[in-house]
Amino acid sequence: MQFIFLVKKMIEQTLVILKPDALVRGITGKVIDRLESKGLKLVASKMMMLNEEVLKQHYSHLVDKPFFGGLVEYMTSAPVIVQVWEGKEATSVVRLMAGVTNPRQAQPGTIRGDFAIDIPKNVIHASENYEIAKQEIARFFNDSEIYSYKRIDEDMLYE
Ligand code: IDP
Ligand code: MG
Repeated sequence: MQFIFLVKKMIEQTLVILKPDALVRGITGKVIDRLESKGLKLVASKMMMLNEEVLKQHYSHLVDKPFFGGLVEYMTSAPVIVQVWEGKEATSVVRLMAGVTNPRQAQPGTIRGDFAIDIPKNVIHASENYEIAKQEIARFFNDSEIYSYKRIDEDMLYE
């Protein structure tokens, strides 16, 4: 029983934003395919236009940076798709799959490493850690917008 509890505890939810370049370039499906193939479960998804107000919260650590204006311009240039992905240690798994911030330094095989070349246009946002993920999910979703279901391959994916 205790073991099952520990495994369940490692099942996390994390926030992903498919950024405007992903939509404008028509590569949202490729990104979603990678996350699904990894075994992560999509439990919430919606399309929206971001605005400066929400970006000042979401990127509060960057508000004073000289590039913040350009970041807002980019992030409001087209709609985004905001999603919650669930899985074992999902936050660190999705961060690894996204790759580092600067896509030229991101490893091949990562989303940014394979699909992007210049900041800020790096295709995907992924929550930095578990605590931040919880805050970011609450910023964009009500509890009723986050779904619970079983993937058909769940028993095979997990030990
Ligand atoms: P992260 O997205 O890898 O977590 P952060 O430092 O949190 O990186 O920055 C958020 C986003 O702001 C980046 O993904 C990128 O789009 C943009 N950004 C970060 N640093 C720069 C920069 O030096 N110039 C332009 N845009 C940047
Ligand atoms: Mg960040």
